[in-house]
Amino acid sequence: MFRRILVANRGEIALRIIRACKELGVESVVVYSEADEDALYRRFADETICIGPPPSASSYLDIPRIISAAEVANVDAIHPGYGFLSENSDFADICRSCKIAFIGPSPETIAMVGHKARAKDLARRAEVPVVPGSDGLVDNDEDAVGIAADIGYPVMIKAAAGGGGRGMRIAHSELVLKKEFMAARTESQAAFNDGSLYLEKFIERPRHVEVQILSDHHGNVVHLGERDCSTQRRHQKLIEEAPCPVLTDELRRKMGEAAVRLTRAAEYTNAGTVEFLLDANGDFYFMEMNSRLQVEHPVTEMITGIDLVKEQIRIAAGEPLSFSQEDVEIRGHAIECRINAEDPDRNFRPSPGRVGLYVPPGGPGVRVDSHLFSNYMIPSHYDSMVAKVIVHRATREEAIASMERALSEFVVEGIKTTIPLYHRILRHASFRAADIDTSFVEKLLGS
Ligand code: MV4
Repeated sequence: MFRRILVANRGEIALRIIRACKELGVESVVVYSEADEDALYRRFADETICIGPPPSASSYLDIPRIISAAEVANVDAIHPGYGFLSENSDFADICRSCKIAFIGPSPETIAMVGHKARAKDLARRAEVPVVPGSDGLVDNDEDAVGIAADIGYPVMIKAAAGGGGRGMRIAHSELVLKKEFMAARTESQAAFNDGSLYLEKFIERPRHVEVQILSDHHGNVVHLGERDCSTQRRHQKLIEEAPCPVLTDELRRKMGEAAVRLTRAAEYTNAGTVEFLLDANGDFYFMEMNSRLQVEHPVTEMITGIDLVKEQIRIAAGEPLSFSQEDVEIRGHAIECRINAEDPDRNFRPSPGRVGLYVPPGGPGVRVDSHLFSNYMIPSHYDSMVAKVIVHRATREEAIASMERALSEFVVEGIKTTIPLYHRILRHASFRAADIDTSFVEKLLGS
């Protein structure tokens, strides 16, 4: 096992990683920017190192500063958390050159799964279902029109270098496709410095379902079931739940096995997530693979009893997984609500500032992952997510009731939060019936 780990992140996830280190008997070192001087995670770490001014570009995203901190602190590994440098293959490569273990997949794997078109190609070869579309990149609008005639309209134009909903366009006809194709190329070239495009059949009103996998350096790969993340707004997830309320055991097994095949084909190690679109017919299609720990990992932890961060660290230290697929049991239902410091009445405008009274909810099956405390000053420089409320109960109905109860107890004075929006969603008949797709929240908000 490692002796000392550097946490290259901030906020709730830095706390989460420190907690895992403590339970493993590993020392933790955290980096922080000048804006995070009073952060809670600094108190819980064994050592803290200031790496620069508030802007992420000169602190949490600055590779030389973070590597210098790692060298000074003499750590054997770096945990990148999510966001920031977590999916940066250059960073993982530099860690390797410096003989520091990167807690995540190899730089080669990060680069491969991070390229949408290459990842889709890999999925095809691993016999993982993919959305019908172009076999690789599309060179010009004429070819695009030919492919669209084969697969049928509507079609979606996607940027190979895009992701997270960026660089996508829908075309319902040949005329629109021709026009949008050229516009997509220009936009993608400008945004990603890469104009490569590909074409897919447009899947209407899909659910977003993702499978958690763990893979060690000894050839063991397991999946830990799925999460349904359909409750999102503008590609920002709001509520995640596990298991997906509409999957049959048969579909769950098929999706899990597909995720494991892709993991093996990518020679992927550590924790990862394979995202699928699930359509109304129950057909699922590979979307992308995320090579990081995800924000919503707690719902999987709750239903499996597996500590994903501890497993990530053990895997990176070369330990074999201590359980097999047959040992993974899904118990009950977990729901997570991401609480953002934003004003839902003002188009979700960020609402940083000083927190007044802070009282997190508790009681049976309630978990709060947050770095907030009373009188804490939320810096304006970073992501607006300030807490995750996670509940775990025997059934989905009980989990929803428990979440409503927990959110009603949650006191966060001084700032605006998205808590009121969750009350609206949780009592909505469509949400309660699990009759939702990725457009549910936008329809609810009338936008
Ligand atoms: C799609 C799609 C429909 N058809 N691809 C959005 C993020 C990116 N990872 C892929 N996305 C989509 N790809 C085809 N062929 C619809 C979406 C999509 C979406 C997917 C997951 C979660 C939320 C979404 C919101 C809008 C669109």
